[in-house]
Amino acid sequence: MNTPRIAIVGAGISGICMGVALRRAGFTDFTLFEKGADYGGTWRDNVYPGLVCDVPSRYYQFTFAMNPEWSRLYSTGPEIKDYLVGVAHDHGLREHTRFGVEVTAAEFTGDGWRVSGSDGRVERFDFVLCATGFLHRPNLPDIPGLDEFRGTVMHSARWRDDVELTGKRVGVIGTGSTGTQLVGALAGQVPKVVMFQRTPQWILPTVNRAYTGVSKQLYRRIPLLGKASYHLNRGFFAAFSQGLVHPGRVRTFIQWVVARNLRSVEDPVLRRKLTPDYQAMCKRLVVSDRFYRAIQRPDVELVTEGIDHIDEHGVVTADGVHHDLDILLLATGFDSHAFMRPMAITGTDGRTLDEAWAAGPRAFEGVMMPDFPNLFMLVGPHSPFANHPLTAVAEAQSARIVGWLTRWRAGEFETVAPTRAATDRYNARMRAAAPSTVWTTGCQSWYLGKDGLPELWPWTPSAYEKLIRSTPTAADYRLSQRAVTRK
Ligand code: N01
Repeated sequence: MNTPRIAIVGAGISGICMGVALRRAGFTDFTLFEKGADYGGTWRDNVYPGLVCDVPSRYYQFTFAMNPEWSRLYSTGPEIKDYLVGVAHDHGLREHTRFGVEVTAAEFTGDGWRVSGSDGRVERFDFVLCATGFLHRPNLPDIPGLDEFRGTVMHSARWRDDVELTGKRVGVIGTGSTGTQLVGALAGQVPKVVMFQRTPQWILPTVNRAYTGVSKQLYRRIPLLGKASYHLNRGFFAAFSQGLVHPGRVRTFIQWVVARNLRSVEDPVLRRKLTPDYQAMCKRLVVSDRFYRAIQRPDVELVTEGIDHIDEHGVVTADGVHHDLDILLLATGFDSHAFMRPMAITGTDGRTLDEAWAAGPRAFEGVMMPDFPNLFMLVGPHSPFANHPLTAVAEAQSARIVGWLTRWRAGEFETVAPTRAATDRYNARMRAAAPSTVWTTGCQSWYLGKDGLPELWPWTPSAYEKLIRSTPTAADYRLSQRAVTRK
């Protein structure tokens, strides 16, 4: 039987999921390249105080590794990272993983892929599977004077444990999921928190209760309970996603819930400042059990005046007010369109990824591209789904990729890539559907691409899973046949 040599780039959620899927399908010749020193991707990089996943623990996990031990309804970042490390070790990925090696380039040679690593090695693979994630390149704001600040400046994804927060006045720039979590965690722990808000956010209320010893015992003893809980959450998210992609009752209901939650802010002036002028879910919905409580504290200040510049001692807003600070936290998000970059990827006829994506990241069914044979992506363009868990997306896409690898192993083809026509049709359909989604209802967000349309799948996650788990349509692909049989 032919055995493909496979490179997986990235050992975060999707890389781990892919590695496990390969092993389960009997593929043994694969290398998992990871530039960091451990598994976990975003959950390894993000260690800021207050980091909690806003998808319930019992849903934010792999179906092949259900964990009865989750401590709370919503897990903390470190708990998820430990879970992912555990899955990687339990499924034998350690022997396949090369930590500390960044893939710098991958070039299709006509006889597979030539993959270059930061360790100087250049190797040949039959397939390259990119599991590089999309929220990893920090967006650093271009604010005049940022370099002059004498205190500490940290982006949320580059947290430094050696920085002492105790007794410090802390500024937080940004009001997304990260900024709200930081403010919720720091309020009351430091003498002063100043949140700089450019745009307010709608906040979905929740309660993060702990699982009792008894309930964990039950989940341990009755695995069916874990499965039931997973599917219950899946049903809830499926209903929620209807509101994302169609106007209607779900959207109206969520709007009502967040507006009601906002009423918990007692001071009308503060409430007005926190009131968005766009629909709920247009930006990624923030889920929090503590932000509104935190922002109403006397030691927390919300600044809505624009930032003019930063000087040695703090932030100066457009009204001339100087906000004295010791630490400045940049919760300013990520370059979400940087998929796979800065890797230099070159497909057939010398076509580079930057050329192919000059107008923005485009793929076929989220996982493949024309001119880049035998290259697959996990959680690639248009496959993130707002608040939907990436564990589920990665599982469905891994199954599709394993399907292709199995066909290669059976000798059905040498290389596969989608046709340009199929890719164009697929992207045109998505663009046509985009206007009915909530993401185009009049706000700025990291979801939007250069053309102002969301780079997200514009239908429900279950519709995507159905598509990606179906048998590929032969006419959508160009297959080349094997010239010689490999050993
Ligand atoms: O980043 P964001 P995030 N001056 O892009 C502001 C995931 N995540 O790190 O809205 C002033 O949402 C910007 O302002 P505006 C999740 O997918 C998940 O919070 O553009 N402000 C905005 O307020 C999430 O969506 C969890 O006007 C500036 C903020 O910075 C994604 O990560 C937890 C600015 C950026 O918000 C990103 O979230 C945390 C400037 N120059 C994150 N530039 C979970 O719970 C930017 N901003 C799973």
